[in-house]
Amino acid sequence: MPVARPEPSDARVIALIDMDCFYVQVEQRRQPQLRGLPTAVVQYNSWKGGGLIAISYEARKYGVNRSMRGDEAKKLCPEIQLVQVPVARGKADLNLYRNAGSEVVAILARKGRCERASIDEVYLDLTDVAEAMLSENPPEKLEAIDEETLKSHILGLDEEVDKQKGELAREWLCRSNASQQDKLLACGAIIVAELRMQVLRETEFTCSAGIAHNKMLAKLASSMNKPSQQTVVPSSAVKGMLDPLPIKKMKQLGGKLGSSLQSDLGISTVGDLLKFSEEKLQEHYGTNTGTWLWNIARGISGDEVEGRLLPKSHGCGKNFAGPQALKTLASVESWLKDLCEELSERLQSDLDQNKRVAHTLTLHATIYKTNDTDQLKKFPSKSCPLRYGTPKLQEDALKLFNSGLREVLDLQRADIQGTSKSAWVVTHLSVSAGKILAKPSGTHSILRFFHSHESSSSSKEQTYNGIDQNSVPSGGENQVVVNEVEANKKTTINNYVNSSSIQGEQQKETSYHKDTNSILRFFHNRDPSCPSQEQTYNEISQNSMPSVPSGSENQMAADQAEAKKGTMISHVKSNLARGETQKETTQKGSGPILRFFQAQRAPCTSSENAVPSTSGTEHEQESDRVSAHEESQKEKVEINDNMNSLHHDEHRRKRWSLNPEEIDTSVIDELPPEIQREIRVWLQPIKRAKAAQRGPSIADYFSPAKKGPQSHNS
Ligand code: TTP
Repeated sequence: MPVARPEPSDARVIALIDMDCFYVQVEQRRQPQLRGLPTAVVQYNSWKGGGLIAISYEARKYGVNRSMRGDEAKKLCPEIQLVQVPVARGKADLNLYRNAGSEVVAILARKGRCERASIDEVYLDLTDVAEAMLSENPPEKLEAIDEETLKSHILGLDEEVDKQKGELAREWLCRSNASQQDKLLACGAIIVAELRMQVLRETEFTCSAGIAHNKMLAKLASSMNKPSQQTVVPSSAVKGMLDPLPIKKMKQLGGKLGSSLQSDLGISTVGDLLKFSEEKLQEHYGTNTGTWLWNIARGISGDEVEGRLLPKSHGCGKNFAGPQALKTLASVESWLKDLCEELSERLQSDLDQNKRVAHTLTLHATIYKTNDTDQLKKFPSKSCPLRYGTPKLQEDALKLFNSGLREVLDLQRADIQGTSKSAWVVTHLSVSAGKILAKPSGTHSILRFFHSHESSSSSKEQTYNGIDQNSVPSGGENQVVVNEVEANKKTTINNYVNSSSIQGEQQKETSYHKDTNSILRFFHNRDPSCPSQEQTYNEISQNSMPSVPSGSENQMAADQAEAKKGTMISHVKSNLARGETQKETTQKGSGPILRFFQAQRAPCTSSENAVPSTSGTEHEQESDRVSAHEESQKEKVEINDNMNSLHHDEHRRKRWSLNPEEIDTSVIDELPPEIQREIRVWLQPIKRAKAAQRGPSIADYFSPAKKGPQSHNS
């Protein structure tokens, strides 16, 4: 459900960076001989040449598109190079692409608040850095604007006048009489062009970008001029940009809501939507959605760039088309095992590297009832609290599947094993882990608090061991506590940040020449046949844009952790000492680039053909659009004044690190009696409330479908 958020009163500068034909670029970096050639990445199965999932811009010129299979693409473009995705556990292994995406995110995060929106898309809030540039080094005072910025497409400028395009852009960027909003966007354009060059220098990947005053407009603009170009959306151009857009192209209008607008109100473009008053839209779609529709028709969107460098969820899935369809529980179980094994590895690595814990396991499937003339029956997505460890994930995923299957087949629990082999077939299975939050620090914080405040705590080691033995829980969500305690053995709050992979990436920042050379020159310089690469870099570096402050970013994560630690301790202190909670919020193509790619074909390439074989019949499709289809709703935890309820607040940042649910009650025995009493009073209502809501154990989530979750009295 879309959420109507008003635009903040101060102008923001938001960019969406979108990698060009991403998987292809990753493969071309691995196999440089493919650069400049029409190339496509295909699913690892090679039935009819494999399904195309990423297509280079050279291949697109031949009409090759994503709906085709390799064989069809070869007919259109006989020289197309088909590269298969890597395979692990009998399915596509996307780690290569995920890691490549992380490289890009680590670079972009140096400049502003950064939200990883999908495997190859990143939102950036550049407001602060653009404001700083405007006050210190406004574009109108710059001696030179770099080539990449001058290639920006500025919506509303007459781009037909090709000869003057660079000049038109320069005039627009450097106008001294421009509005403050436009001046900020001009700074944004300069900053983004430099960032894109930086990404290219460090990763060899090109990307495109949209630069606007909000996320929605930046996203729409980012794909308007690809590859390797950027598009700026001044406020004056918003209407012209939105009016002709088909309604279904708008985010969140691709599905039922968009269809309803078309069928119920005859709206097919965003311009049509403008004809309806806010009241009328509210009448049809409710207050919030009505206002949201009214806003987006006018380019208004207050959605914030969430500071999130890591994916919101982890998912592993597989399609089983045609003869590969799964027909038995045993085959489903076997695949779920593989999927869960992969999921488990990714969860563990997220926990180890980023100190993040996933809380919800979800299973999706697509199933056909074969005894009903092959009818597709919607398999209900099933979720339960997530337990760490491969066997537990496997066990829970299977239970979720069985529970969904019973629903699809209208069966009671006992009947599940008896279903005839031919009663159903499964064509898709996926497991995902969501609700990923920072590793709970409740138990740990309390202990640390008392250790650091009571001189009598002479035996820390002993206390830790005591906790380890006493706190092993049985319920699903309590598993988090086990993980935490285990993790606490190895780590302390003080080294929390040091192990962050993102920080690691930032620390390995290589020294680069702060230049604004064009992408064309970059690639020429990368060409090993071109002499004196170093020399050329140095020459180019003279031509640098004014630098936007950087370098403090590495410190940022450490500062945040310090601040977090301080906040946490002070909360614990005040809560425990005073016994009260605080309510705390807390193609058109760029000429030089195309010329470059053409120039890349001949020299410096190996004749070796590294394209893997495409034989076989398996048919699989897997997409890892990290959070691409998720609505960005950040969960926040708040503890109210009476300490009686726990609820999610979607509008404020989570600043509380201490979640009463995560406190292992065995720890309380370690505390002085008067504090024990206070804490128990504090915890009981919350625990009871949650227990009543969800049931005490994972078993409740697998009750027969039509039976609601049982309620339990503690
Ligand atoms: P996209 O950003 O949609 O496309 P792209 O990067 O290949 O090309 P463009 O330059 O037009 O943005 O997707 C990013 C990657 O995600 C893509 O390279 C491959 C993968 N992907 C799939 O695996 N399956 C899909 O259905 C889509 C759309 C993408």
